[in-house]
Amino acid sequence: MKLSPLQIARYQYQPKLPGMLRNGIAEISVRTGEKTASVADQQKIAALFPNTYGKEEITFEKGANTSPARKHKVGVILSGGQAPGGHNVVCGLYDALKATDGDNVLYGFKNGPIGILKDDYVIFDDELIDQYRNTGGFDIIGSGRTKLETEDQFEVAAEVCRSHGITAIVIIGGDDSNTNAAVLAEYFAAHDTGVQVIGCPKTIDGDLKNEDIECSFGFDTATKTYSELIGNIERDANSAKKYWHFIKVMGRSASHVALECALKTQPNICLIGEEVAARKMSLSQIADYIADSVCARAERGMNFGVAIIPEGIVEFVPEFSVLIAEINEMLAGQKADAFNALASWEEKYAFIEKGLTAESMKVFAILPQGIQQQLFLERDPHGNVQVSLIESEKLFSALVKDKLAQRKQAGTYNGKFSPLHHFFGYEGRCAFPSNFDADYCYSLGYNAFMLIQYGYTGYLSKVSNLAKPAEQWVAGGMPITKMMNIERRNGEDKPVIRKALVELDGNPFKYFAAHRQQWAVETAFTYPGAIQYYGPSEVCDITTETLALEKA
Ligand code: FBP
Repeated sequence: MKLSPLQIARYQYQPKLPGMLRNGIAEISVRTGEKTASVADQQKIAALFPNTYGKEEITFEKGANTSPARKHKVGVILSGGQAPGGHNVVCGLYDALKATDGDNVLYGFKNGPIGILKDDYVIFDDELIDQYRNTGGFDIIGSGRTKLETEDQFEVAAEVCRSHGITAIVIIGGDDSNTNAAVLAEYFAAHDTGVQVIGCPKTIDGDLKNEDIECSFGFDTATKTYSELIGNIERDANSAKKYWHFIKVMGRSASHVALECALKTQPNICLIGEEVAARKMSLSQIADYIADSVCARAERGMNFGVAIIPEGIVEFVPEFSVLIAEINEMLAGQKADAFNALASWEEKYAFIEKGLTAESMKVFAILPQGIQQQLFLERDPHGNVQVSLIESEKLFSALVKDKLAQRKQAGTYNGKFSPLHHFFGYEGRCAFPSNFDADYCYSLGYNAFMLIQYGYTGYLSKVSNLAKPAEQWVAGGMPITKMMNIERRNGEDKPVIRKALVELDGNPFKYFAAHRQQWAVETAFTYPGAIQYYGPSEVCDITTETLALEKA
C-alpha cells in the first residue's frame, strides 16, 4: 500500500491523554460518585434494567490501581456511520490492554454488530494497529448498521463470547447503538455471563450529547472539513460574484453540523431545523426568508451568496411531515404495488391527488417535479420515505426561484439568481482526525479499558472538560441508563438514549441568531481553511465553536 507523507507523519503522532491517565495503568485509581437516575421515566427504566440501573458515576484519578489482577479478552465493534477517530478508540483500547498485560487479547468483530453474530473477527496485533494510528475511517474492521436488540441475538453474542473466553465488549456507536449496548449489558448481567459491555460516544451528527457527554467524537473533524469546503466556496462566490450556493450538510435528525459550520463560516443563510419546527414555519415562509436575503443583497449589487441547509430539514417543517406521513400511509402494504404498476407520472400524479388531503396536496403541488418523484422512489426497510435522500438544497433553491419570479413581476426585485448545489456528508466522515478527535478518541478507548479493568458494565466511556487542554480533561464513566427515557418507536414504548437537538436557548444558537441578520445582507464570510495537524496549539488543538460557546 502506498502511503501519503501525511499518513506516515500521523503514525508518529502521540495522542494526548487526560492528565489523570498519563502515569501508567498502575497509577490510575477510581473515585465513586453519586448514584444516578435516568433523565426521565425513572421507574420504568429502573424496572427494565434491574441489574444495571442507578449505578454511580465514576471518575479516574492518579493513585494506586486497586483493580483485581486478571487476564482480559475484549471484543470491539464499530457501529453505524463512520466518524473520524474511530481507529484511535481501538488503538487506545489496545494500548491500555497490552500495557496491562502483553497476553491480553483484543478481538475486532468485523463489519459492525453483525460480526459478533457471525463470529467474524480479527485479533489485533502491533503490526495491524500501527497501520491505523491517527487515521480516518472505520476500515480497520469495517462498520455496519445491524442492530443488536433481540434476545436471540444476545444469546448468540453470549455464546460467541463464551467460546473465545471474551469477558468484555466495547461498542463504538451513536445513540441507538449505545441504547442497545445498555440492553445487552443488562442481558449479560441478568444471565450471569460474566461479560461486561462498555459504550463509546460516536457520531458526526453531534446529537449524542448531554450534561455528561460534552460531544460525540467525529463532530469536530467532520465540521472542520465541511467548513473548510464552505469557506472555499464562499471565497469563490465572493470572487466570481455570480452564484448562489445552496449547500446541504449531513446531520439526519439534528442541525448541530449546520450550526457549527455557520458559526465557523458566517454564510448569508443557515436554516436550523429545530427553529423551523418551533416556529412552525411552512416551506413558503422558509423560501421567503431566503429570498429576502437574495433581494437585499441584489439591491446592494451582490447577486451571490451562500446558504447552508441541514440534511434533516424537511422533517422539521410541520406541513412536510404531515405530507410524508400521508404518503407513507398511502403506500402502506399492498398499496405500493398498485402505485408502482401505474405506467406514467401523470397516472401516478392522479393517484396521489386522490390519496392526499387537500392541505397536503397544496404542499405537494408547490414542490419541483424532481422532488415530488423522489418522495416515491426510495423507501426504507419499514416502507417509509427516506427523508435524508431528498435533495433539500435543490428544493429550497427552486422555491426561492419561484418567489423571486413573483417579486420580479411585482417590481420589487431586479437581480440575477443563478443557484448551484452541493451536498457535504461523506467527504467529512473519514477525514484524518483532527488533533482534538485523535486525542479524544484515544482517551475514550484507553478509558474504556480502565472501566473494564475496574469491572464496570453498562457504562459509557466519558471524557469531559473538553474545551480545556487535554492535560485538564477528566476521565471516568457514566451508566448509560442515566441518559435514557421512554420514547415511542415503531408503535411501542422503548427505553432509548435521548437525542440532543439544537437548543434554541443555548449559547451557540443565540450567538448565531444575534448575528445572522447582518450576515444575511453583508458579505461577512470567514474562511477557516484546512485542518492543521502541526503548528501552534491555538491553530491545531482547538475544538468546535459549539463547545466553546456552550462552555463560555
Ligand atoms: P450515525 O448516526 O450512525 O453516526 O450516522 C450519521 C450519518 O452520518 C448521518 O449524518 C447520515 O444521514 C447518515 O449517517 C448516512 O448514513 P449511511 O452511511 O448509511 O448512508
